[in-house]
Amino acid sequence: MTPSAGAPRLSRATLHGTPLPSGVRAPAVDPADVSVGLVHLGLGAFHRAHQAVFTEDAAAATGENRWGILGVTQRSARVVDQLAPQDGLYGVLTKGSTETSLRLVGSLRDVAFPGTDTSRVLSTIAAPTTHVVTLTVTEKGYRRAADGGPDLADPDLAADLEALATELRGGGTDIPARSPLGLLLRGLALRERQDAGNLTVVCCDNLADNGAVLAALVAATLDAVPHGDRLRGWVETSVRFPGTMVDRIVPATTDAHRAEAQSLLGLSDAGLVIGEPFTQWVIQDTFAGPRPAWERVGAILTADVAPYERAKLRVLNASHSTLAYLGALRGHATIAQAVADPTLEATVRALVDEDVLPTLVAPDGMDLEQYRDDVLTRFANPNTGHTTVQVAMDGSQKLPQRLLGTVRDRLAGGSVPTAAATTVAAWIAYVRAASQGELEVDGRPVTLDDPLAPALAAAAAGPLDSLADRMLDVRAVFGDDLAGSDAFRSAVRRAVAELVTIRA
Ligand code: CS2
Repeated sequence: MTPSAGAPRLSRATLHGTPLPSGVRAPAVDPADVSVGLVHLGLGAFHRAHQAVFTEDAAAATGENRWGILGVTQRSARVVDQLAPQDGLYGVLTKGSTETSLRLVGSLRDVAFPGTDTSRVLSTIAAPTTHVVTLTVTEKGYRRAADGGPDLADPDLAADLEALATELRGGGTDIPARSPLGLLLRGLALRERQDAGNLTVVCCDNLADNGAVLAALVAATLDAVPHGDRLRGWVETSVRFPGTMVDRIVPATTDAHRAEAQSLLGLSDAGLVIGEPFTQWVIQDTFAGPRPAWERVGAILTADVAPYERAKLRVLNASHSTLAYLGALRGHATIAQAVADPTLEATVRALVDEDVLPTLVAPDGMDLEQYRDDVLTRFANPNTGHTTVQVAMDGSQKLPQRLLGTVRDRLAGGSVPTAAATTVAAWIAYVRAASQGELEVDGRPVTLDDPLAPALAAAAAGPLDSLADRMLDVRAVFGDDLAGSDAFRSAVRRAVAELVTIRA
């Protein structure tokens, strides 16, 4: 949105010129006082409501001024246009079930768009003062092929690898990067060439085993680059990829949120993000060099992040997707409305209790049944306005990460995951309805928002009695193993048939 004409725009100047209304928390650091030590790829709302807040709090707790962030957008310059005129300042509007609060964040020292600023991003990744690169580029941003390796046929990644090959032959760094992985690899290449020292790359996306997955993806991609072996060797010795579990519900910001924040602050804020009160960050404690003292401000640094990450993906994210698909099919606009529907709440509890919990090992000190209940309470928060359609997007990328691991573990243990099959069926029914123009939520038609939309729509079209089979044959989602499992196929067929009853 364009900031409203009535109120001045948030910036260092307007902020310093006016006393802050009580109840609004001032930035803990002034962006002008910090230098960049961290580059973030994927400057969406989630980063601004999560890692940027932890990083600001850590800087404030330690007094260190070397952890300013260079935030790099992915697909467009829109976020740069929102934040650059505000000197990187923005608000986080926290919406609890009963209270709302606003804080301003000052940890974004600089913002960049690869379309015009690639050289600057690469040289910042390669600067000796930069020690950490974090990423939130969503599941699809990694451009992985069905086998989990790099999708070398992806035109953006292919263009980036050509640019990288040019750079490795001594060419310039000014070709605009088109994919996050390409940007990262080219930044690593420049860092190696400039001998700028070790680096830690922290994947903050909802991928199972995200650190190891990104490390393997980087290595496999370099295998495909002519003369990439030297860089690959350097990455192996000098770069660490800790795994992480990130958690905060951050719905899309609406004009109503901006208006609410403006009435609290008295300034307009085009970079505003909103979030629930809960926030959590668990990080594997393997860094190649210095990092912000995130553990001083609530992050958990641990040797083994996997139990946390698995519990979060399989309990929270899988339940979220279940509520999103079934909720949208039943006409619920928000996750809060969906979880208040007793049929859907029971469906989610069955998923967690019957199929998910038997596959999990509780992280230290965590009671998984309590965790399930806490997650459902968070979903029930009526004030975030998180929509079912937002969570439903990109199902082909999300389900393998948050649900199909559960399915595989249950099958390997000799059980048929019937509850998880219901979630798969819900996705299938959603894909069919959305791709055939048969879905309306809140009076608005819903279309299928997914990078595999054409293939999914083709599989979803056709007779209902073979719908489950056609969808399970989409190997990019289910792999050969699940497509070939008779037990799973029968369970999904049954669940698709039963869904007609759930929808009614
Ligand atoms: C959600 C997540 O949109 C989605 O797929 O399940 O973004 C979820 O809100 C976060 O992972 C919560 O930490």
